Amino acid sequence: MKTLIIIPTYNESPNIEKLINTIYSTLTNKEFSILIVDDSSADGTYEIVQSLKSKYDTLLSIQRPEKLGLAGAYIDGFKYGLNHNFDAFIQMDADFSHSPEYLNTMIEYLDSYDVVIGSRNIKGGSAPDWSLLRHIISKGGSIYSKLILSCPINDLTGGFNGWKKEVLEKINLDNIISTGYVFQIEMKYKAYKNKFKIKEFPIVFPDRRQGNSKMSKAIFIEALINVIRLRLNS
Ligand SMILES: Nc1nc2c(ncn2[C@@H]2O[C@H](COP(=O)(O)OP(=O)(O)OP(=O)(O)O)[C@@H](O)[C@H]2O)c(=O)[nH]1
Ligand SMILES: [Mg+2]
Repeated sequence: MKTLIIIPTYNESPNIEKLINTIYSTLTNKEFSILIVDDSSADGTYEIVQSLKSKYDTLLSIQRPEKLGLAGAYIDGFKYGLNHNFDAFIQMDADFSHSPEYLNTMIEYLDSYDVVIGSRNIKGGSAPDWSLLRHIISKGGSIYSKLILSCPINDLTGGFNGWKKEVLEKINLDNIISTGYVFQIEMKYKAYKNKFKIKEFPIVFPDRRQGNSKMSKAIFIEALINVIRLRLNS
């Protein structure tokens, strides 16, 4: 199964080279490519990726003209992969919160499932660096979304997920209404509604190793409202 690992980046120069090297040394399945979707980071992230291409011939990149948001970065990455005959897709962050150690397991699960979700909210999963407040916000957000959407997935907001191409084709990426963090919820909700086979497996999710967080109160409040929009639109 030809797999595309999509990594959106915005100012990830302290992480990106190490992450790419670690993925190439960790993955036992060699039928994969990495696609970096960079939004013209000012810190040289894209240039670092370009310099690594002589070392890895399956390292791919898209550069977008400005910071256009995570959801669009993933959609552009998925569309690129669908147009280039990839069979499966894994989305992950560049900041080591999503450990490359799990990639082999995810690719194996994609043999028998349509969607694979790295979950912090099931037995064995955790976010050990989080403050009590962040736990309350995250768990509250997950329970809220599960209830509003009547959807049994325990980690709806997480961004470390795998998708078979059939799921992306069925969901229709042009019909995704969410921007920002609700994008992750919408994708999973639509996969569930379309009765795809979903596997949640536990991940330990540490805080980003280096660089700056882009999470804000405004993003969180926007998310709460957009979950209701999603429910009303389905
Ligand atoms: N291409 C692109 N990538 C983005 C954008 N915003 C964030 N990213 C990347 O998306 C991934 C997730 O963003 P993070 O800032 O780590 O968000 P988070 O994990 O919710 O929050 P922290 O880990 O606390 O910073 C990282 O690889 C970012 O570099 C964007 O607008 N465009
Ligand atoms: Mg992060």
